[in-house]
Amino acid sequence: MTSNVALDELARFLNDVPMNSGSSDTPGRRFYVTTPIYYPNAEPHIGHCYTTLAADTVARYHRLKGDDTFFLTGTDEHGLKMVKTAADQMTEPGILADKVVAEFQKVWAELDITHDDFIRTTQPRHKLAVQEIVRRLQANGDIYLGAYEGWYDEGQEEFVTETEAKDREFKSVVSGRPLVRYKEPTYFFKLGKYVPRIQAYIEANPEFIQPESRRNEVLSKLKMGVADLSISRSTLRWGIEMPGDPAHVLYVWIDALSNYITALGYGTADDSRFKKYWPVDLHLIGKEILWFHAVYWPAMLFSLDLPLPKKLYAHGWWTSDGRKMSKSMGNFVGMDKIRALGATHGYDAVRYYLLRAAPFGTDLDWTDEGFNKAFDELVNVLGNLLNRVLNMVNKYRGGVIPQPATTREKIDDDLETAISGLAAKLQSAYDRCELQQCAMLPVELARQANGYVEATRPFSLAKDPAQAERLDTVLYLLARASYHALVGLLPMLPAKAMAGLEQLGGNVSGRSLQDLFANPLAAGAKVGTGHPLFPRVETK
Ligand code: ME8
Repeated sequence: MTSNVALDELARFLNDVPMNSGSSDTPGRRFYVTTPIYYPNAEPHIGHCYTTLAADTVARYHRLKGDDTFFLTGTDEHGLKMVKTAADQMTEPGILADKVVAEFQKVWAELDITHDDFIRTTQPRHKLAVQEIVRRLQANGDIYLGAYEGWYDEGQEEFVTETEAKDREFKSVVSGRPLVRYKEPTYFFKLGKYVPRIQAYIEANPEFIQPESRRNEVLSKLKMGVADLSISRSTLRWGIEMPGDPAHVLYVWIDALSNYITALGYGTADDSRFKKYWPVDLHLIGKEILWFHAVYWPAMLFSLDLPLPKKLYAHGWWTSDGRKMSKSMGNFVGMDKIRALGATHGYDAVRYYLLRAAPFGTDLDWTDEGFNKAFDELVNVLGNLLNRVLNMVNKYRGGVIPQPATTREKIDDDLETAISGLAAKLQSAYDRCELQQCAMLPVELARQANGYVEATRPFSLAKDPAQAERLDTVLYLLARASYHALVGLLPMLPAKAMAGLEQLGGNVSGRSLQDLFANPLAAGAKVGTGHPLFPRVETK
């Protein structure tokens, strides 16, 4: 029986792993996921939406599994980039930040992002904790005063070595703008001291940096040698004051990386959230900021004697003509477009396209054709299956899911195997951050179920009273397949999957993913009436 297969699956997966072992397939564990904190120097765009929707999907998946989940996002408000943009707009960096932060928060509300906290680096809770962090680095003897002379990429807020500067023809790899020469007194952090330990850690923990190709890039760069890091600026005022030397403010990346622990109360009287959630399970970032997260951040954590993040995932870029779409390049898909598509197709369709368009680690280009194709897939595969199931169960069985017959055909077993295998496949895809797979796996199940409709021809079976039992089995399995596909899509398409499950008559609210998969719609359950889950949109 189908339910036995699903229950066996569940029992196996619960028995294999002792409770609270911390393994990712144990329900009830803790899970902490972050996005980068974004610069509020210009409005959010597709790139920010991409990372944040990805983190939201992962967070929803873990919450649904019953994990005690904490999802952090926020804004990185100090540094030169903010000062320069504010000056261009004849305003102050703090005023600019307030305005743009409000826009980020509005967008996250529109996209129904379920973050648990939004940290701003200008908040006192952050500033005080960062100063405490730097005091601890100082106390460990890891900070000394010196002078920096070298190149700086102002758009990326990044120091660039002489060799890199030459290789990059003295231009930013991201914006193409000229690098700037800096010469000033600065405090250094003894990064070099930690490099062998970081290298050994990355080598010993293949899961730490994903995808694999990015991990190899970091390792090769580490092997070329790494100098100590300049962590203060005496020519800038907009930042967190260096403890013990008010003439300096902290380098923006030291300030920014700390957000992942200051938001949890690290270094303050109430660090209970820190104790509960650190080390973080997943830092989701774009590939251009991997070095900071893979090298500077671990070095700081080693110095603070704290455990390292469990995983850094550096995803690809949305590009345009091969270049990163960015606010400063003005080549991005902005919120106007995303909002327009949200209004016509629903934000779940945008979410689906973004995460389904390419494997998570690779670069990708926005195309309207690609968006329409992804939407058509939702209409023709998922929406169509649900509609067919509801129509047929209503028409042929008075809206009640029939009891399947005891005799089975091979095609039934194949569909059954796909249904009962979905939970484990999804779990593995979520654990490996293969978000494209997380979008596609449930839809592939729906595709297989549509093929099953074509092969079993329930509309013909309905005409022959001798086939009544066969029709029962077919309708039962189809209801189960559409239910499982929709449950599997709850983290990815939260609104549409829920609406579909409501049409199917499933009681979903408050139930964990394990429970939903293990105790699906049963024979005898009453389905609702169908109306298109993804109404077709007239395109000009
Ligand atoms: O780097 N494609 O902030 P930021 C994909 N404040 N993702 C993109 C993207 C694109 N074209 N453009 C932006 C910073 N992103 C620092 C981070 S963290 C401690 C400090 C996403 O506003 C992606 O996640 O420039 C990228 O890493 C991030 O936005 C950069 O945002």
